[in-house]
Amino acid sequence: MELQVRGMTCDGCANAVRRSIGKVAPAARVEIELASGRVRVDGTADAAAVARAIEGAGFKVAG
Ligand SMILES: [Cu+2]
Repeated sequence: MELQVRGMTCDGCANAVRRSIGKVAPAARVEIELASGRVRVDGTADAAAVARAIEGAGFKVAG
């Protein structure tokens, strides 16, 4: 799945997003493009749970 995440401004933010996804989808491969806010999650992951986890870390998931 691909998500648009707002609010990431540095590698620390990207790592926080990565960690939050890891809590709900530990086996998923995560790719984060900091500049565009694009987050790709490959593997079996519940999209709603991933979005909730990211928002729980303080970021906004668009769409
Ligand atoms: Cu940051």
